[in-house]
Amino acid sequence: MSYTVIGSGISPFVRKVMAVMGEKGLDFEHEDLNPFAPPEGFREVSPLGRIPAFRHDDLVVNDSSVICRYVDRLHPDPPLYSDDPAESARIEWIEEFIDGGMVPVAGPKVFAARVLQPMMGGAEPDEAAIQKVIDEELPVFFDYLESQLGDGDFFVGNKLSIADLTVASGFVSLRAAGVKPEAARWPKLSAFLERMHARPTFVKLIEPIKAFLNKYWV
Ligand SMILES: N[C@@H](CCC(=O)N[C@@H](CS)C(=O)NCC(=O)O)C(=O)O
Repeated sequence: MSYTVIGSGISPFVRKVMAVMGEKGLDFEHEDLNPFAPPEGFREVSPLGRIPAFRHDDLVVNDSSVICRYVDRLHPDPPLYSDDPAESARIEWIEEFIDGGMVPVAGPKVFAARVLQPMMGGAEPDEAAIQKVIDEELPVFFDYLESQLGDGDFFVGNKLSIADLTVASGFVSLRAAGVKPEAARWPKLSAFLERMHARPTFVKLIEPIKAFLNKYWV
């Protein structure tokens, strides 16, 4: 039985899948791939041309959320979802809040604009435009996340779930772009990220990113 995670580890969606594999103690191959300069035949593996794709022996699975759910069904220990419908709805909503809400803003407007494009020989960062997103758009996401954290260590049911791994994965890209929620304004979110990024799974994922993208790292 072999698993391969396909896609560059600088993608928060790829990182989320790797975090799930790490938390479950599963070994996997990593096939680094840039979706913007894909190898021939990539669409056969990823019909939408996106990363991550995931190979389990002969089966290919697409989309980080589908992949994580698939892996969780195969390896339910520790469970990253819930059998309780209400709890599960909350878990998957937080996952979607990051994947479909925060990352589509933070990815292109902050991480790509400040880090990725200049590194790939593209436009120099428009710092005024980036700062405006940091000051005006990101706080709305941070406020909501702050409001959803109770007194426990995790977002839902006081145990680790895909919600926590997705939030923690998304914020690695922001840290690589020099953005970290201030503890004074977002104390719970800030403490949550400290805890999550100190987990062995995230330490391992963060190390190469920090070494490679060290210009803005916070
Ligand atoms: N909903 C997808 C989103 C994946 C996604 O948008 N990945 C980006 C990289 S961060 C990508 O492959 N972009 C290439 C493109 O859209 O052409 C998932 O969760 O896997």
